[in-house]
Amino acid sequence: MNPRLASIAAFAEARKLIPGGVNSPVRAFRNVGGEPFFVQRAAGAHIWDIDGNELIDYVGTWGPAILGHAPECVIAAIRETAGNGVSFGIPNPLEVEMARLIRAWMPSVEKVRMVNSGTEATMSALRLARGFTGRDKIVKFEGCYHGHGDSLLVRAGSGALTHGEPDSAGVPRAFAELTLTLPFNDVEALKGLFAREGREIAAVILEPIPANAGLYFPQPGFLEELRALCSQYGAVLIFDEVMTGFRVARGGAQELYGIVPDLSTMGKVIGGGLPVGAFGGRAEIMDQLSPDGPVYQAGTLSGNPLAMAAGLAQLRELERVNGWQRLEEIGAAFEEALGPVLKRKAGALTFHRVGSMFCLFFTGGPVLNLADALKSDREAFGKFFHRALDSGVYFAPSPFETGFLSLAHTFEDIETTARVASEALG
Ligand code: KE4
Repeated sequence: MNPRLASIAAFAEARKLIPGGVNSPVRAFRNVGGEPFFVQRAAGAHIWDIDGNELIDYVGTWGPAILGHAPECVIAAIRETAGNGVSFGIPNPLEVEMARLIRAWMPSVEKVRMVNSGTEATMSALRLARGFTGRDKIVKFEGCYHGHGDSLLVRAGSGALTHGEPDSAGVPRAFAELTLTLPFNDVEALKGLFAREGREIAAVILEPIPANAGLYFPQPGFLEELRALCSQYGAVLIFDEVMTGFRVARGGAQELYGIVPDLSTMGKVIGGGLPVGAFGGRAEIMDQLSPDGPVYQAGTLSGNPLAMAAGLAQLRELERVNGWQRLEEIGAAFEEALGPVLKRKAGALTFHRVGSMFCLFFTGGPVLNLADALKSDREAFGKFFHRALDSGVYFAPSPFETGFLSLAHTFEDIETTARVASEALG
């Protein structure tokens, strides 16, 4: 590996101009120490930094790069579309094509509105649920991250957790007090809250497979109980599928677990790497949105042709190659390749995987919720992360994130990664 001299200089310059030198906190390496590298280019499962180092990438721009970076079908779609104009602010056929595809693949989504980020999607879905029910309280789960909307930066995961700010400054107490938080997978706590306040709850929002405090899973019966309680008390059930949507299955986690939410939020994969989010669900709820209904929501670039074309190209390619089966095969091969080191380190490590999403907790487990995830040895993770990076493998720079495989990861990449991980774990 070349010394990262150019990245060091670039980061020094960036820090003078951009808060923390980054446009999103998790990129700052604060949870693993050291300084971030700067990327020069990316292709397939590999990235190159500005010092000429080539890395196998398991972050995949935090999820969107499900085909790998710069897939030809997406680049071609962007090139072709850009020639006709990059933004109109006028209805365009591509928006309708995207809405039709989302509804076909995720049937709970009877109507959908495009936005420009996952944060916008969850923020808008909450306002819609509050407008539809006339209630103010919302419920989220500790460690789940739904973007940086004020109501949701309460006991949040991802960067908020990484930087020890699960309750961000700047969020008015009056907002935070309307956000009730529960431990994930705790059915008794859920039942108790609904028994006490169910008629005041506008919505429950969750990552059906939490992936922002590391990756862990709903225990049998948890999602079913949540669905039943929301139906019983008239609360809107919102599945935040920004990360899991169109990745863990064609129809997302709701297809995997057979649960029908009232609203779903989406992002990442549906934009092919361009800024996109979406929220959708039951038509009777969605029809409360302006201009038909009283709940206002808007966006200059929402449904812009470039993002629609890129997302459609990526999603259609996924379907063309039966990507979800191939992602499972690649994920299984990855897990098998790590098998020996996981066995050698049993008791100190817990490996979780669903399809192409994975996480290595530096704790013996089990990991069922945030409290378990927080038992991870951050120092040991930081050492692992940097040893792997110095050997050409880039994992997410935080123990509270999830790794992503793509269709571009080869078995050679996987073998290399297993060797590097084994050496990095000592
Ligand atoms: P964005 O606003 O970052 O597009 O999406 C917010 C969001 C919403 N819901 C879920 C389940 C998410 O995972 C995210 C964003 N994910 C993080 C990675 N864990 C984005 C990375 C970052 O913040 O830079």
